[in-house]
Amino acid sequence: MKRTMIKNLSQMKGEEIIIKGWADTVRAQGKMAFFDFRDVSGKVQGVVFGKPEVLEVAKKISAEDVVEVKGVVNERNDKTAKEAIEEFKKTGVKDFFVKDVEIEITEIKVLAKSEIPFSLDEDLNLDVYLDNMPFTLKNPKQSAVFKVQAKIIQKFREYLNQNDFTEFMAPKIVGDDAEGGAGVYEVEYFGNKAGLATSPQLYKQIMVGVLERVFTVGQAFRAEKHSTSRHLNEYTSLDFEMGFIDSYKDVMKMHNGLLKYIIDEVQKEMQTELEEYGVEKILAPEEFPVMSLPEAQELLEREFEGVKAVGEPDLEPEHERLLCQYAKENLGSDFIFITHYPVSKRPFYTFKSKDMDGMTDSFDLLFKGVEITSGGQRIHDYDELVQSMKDKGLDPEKFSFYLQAFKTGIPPHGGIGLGVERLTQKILGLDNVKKATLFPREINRIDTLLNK
Ligand code: AMO
Repeated sequence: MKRTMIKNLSQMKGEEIIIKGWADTVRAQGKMAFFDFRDVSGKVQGVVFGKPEVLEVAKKISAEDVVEVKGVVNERNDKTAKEAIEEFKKTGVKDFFVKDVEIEITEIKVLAKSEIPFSLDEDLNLDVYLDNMPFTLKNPKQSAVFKVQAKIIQKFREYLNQNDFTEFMAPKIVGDDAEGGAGVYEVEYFGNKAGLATSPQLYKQIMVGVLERVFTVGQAFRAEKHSTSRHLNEYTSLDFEMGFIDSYKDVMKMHNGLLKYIIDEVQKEMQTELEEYGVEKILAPEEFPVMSLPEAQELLEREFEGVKAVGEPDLEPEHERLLCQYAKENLGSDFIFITHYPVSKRPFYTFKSKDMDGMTDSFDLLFKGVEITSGGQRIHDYDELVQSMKDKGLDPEKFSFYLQAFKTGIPPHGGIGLGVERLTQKILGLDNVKKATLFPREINRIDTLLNK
């Protein structure tokens, strides 16, 4: 007999089936044993009653054993089942726990035994959760985060493919730092010095000269000693870069369309997972609000008492939070673009603004209180780019490979880099980016704590 996925059991009332999954919870009482079984698609209750030989096996099963269960699908008529049906009628959202049927078990086989450190339902502090990730991730509420993340990446690819972009793989071992700043992990490379890529920046720009519109999904490494709820030392960067733009506004337009698509599709296809986290409708309008940095700073001082922001070269995390609050309450958007950051605060490749002296044609996108994207137009003129490197104290010789692209015909171009963990975190309303990261690398941890 073929395996049935748990989510499909409601349509199989009265039939004999086999499911495979984990014994999620186990309760044996006298002549009966109750289970919740879980597979990737859902949870369901199973009962052993009046079958001594099955009961004998059932009593030896413990939580998280991997099992194969044969049985008959019976309708459930208890209060929980009725409530679940009502809830479904009201919201149209399917519960992960299939409550309108249960399995009358006729046979159980243990495929793998398990020994668990604590119950999956326990409330855990972040360190215990991270220390035990191969186990704690099995909690469907935790794994839902990574289903949502996978959907974001799928939709990112889908939208860009539909818009004539080509995906490419950027190298992660690099000779120089893409952002031209600090924060590179050094790698010993056959007697030479190399580094781990802080971003695919240089390669995506090179590829604009080749394919015009490109995107890439991959790890980026930042050797920064941050310990905050928004920083990781390894994150997944979603990047695109496009040629023949008239200005940074074309990049913002593409990014706006892309994010609206991702948000709309995730809200449509991941209802069950979003419901787990009580996510309210995310406001992603056709046109996200846009403000220049000086405008945003003035607004902050005008709207929020005691805030000092005007004249600062950058926004503080608290400013980003307040600007998002303002955009949600007054502009009907959970997103807001902030443009025109000063030359001193942006990397060497950033296009200098023709209208605002000392500023760049660059932007950040803020979402629910945090910066999720940086982007902008890039310098495409060879001489100007070399000068910009020198102004930042960088040696153009070290970038000679990259600079070939600017000698061999590169159109005006721009793009963005988006941190997928921050986007996932903010969609689900998680309080720490590490909760939206599979196996986070942080200052004190590579899987387990360092220097125990
Ligand atoms: P930037 O350095 O601003 O820009 O990074 C872009 C986005 O990547 C994510 N991100 C991080 N997420 C978690 N932990 C970190 N330490 C971390 N650092 C960055 C954020 C951030 O907004 N090359 C440019 C992008 C471009 O202009 O195309 C860049 O990397 O979500």
